[in-house]
Amino acid sequence: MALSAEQKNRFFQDGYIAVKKLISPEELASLRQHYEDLVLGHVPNFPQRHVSVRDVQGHAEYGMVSQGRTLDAAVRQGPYHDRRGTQVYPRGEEDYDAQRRAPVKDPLDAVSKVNVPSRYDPVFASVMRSPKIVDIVEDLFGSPNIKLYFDQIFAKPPFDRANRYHQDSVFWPFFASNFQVTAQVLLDDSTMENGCIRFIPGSQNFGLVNWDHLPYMLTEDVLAAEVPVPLQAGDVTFHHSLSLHCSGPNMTPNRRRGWSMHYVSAETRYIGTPEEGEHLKNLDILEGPEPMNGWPLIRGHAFPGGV
Ligand SMILES: O=C(O)CCC(=O)C(=O)O
Repeated sequence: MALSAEQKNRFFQDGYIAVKKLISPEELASLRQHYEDLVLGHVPNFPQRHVSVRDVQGHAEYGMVSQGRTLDAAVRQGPYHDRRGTQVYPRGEEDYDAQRRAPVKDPLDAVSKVNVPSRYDPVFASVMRSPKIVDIVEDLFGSPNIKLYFDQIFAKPPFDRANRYHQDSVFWPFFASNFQVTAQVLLDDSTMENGCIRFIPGSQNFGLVNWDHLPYMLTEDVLAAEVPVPLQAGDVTFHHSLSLHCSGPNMTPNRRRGWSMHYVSAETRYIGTPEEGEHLKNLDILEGPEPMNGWPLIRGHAFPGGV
């Protein structure tokens, strides 16, 4: 067991745990160097379409199924959150509109997200496959058969906007199971000021909540239970794919990079529609030709009809 019984209980009680100093200073330095290489185009064959940059309005694209940002006026949802349409955001980004729109001096500060680094870079691949992370994922799944759905770096550039409340599973309707595990490695210290991740403890037990119902789930009482999780570079959070989480705006002139790896149990049935299948084939996350039995195996073995 990589986790103590207490850590495992806490994950299933709260929907997340933080494991401190899991990544060594040497690995961290190497990941940061390789991040720059990927983003600055120094890694052969890494398609630059996997690097999202902010546009001049400071809008960032989040997630492979980006919902964009609506133009709806913000409505207060409790003292610390705003609702736009049916999306709920931590408050505060509007105070930094001017800084966000200012031209960036360092091109790295324009980067909002980097997709699939572990597919193209050996250092990211080796950490993604390292026993220190995968053993914990195995403990949480209770199964040694593990695949990677995909990985992405939330770069949170200076004065970046907040990341809305969501459950990872909402983006993944083509998996029959709603239990996947995201491990997020902090490449920088994360604080309240630069937009650390925030969770609603126990929300993995609320069930799957689609976007239209989200503001009715995230009532003021529920939002009052929000727990911000500030961490240091090299710490890693593990969260349940039904856990409701968000991250605040970056109110500082520095980046806050978090590398999220989304692991899925190989036993998970793949149930995508033909349209979803076509979409997934274009994302550069499959190893095989089809999504069914198409994701890279990290440990153990695959199953017929599985992911
Ligand atoms: O780092 C962030 O801003 C959000 C991370 C996230 O939503 C995730 O890893 O699922």
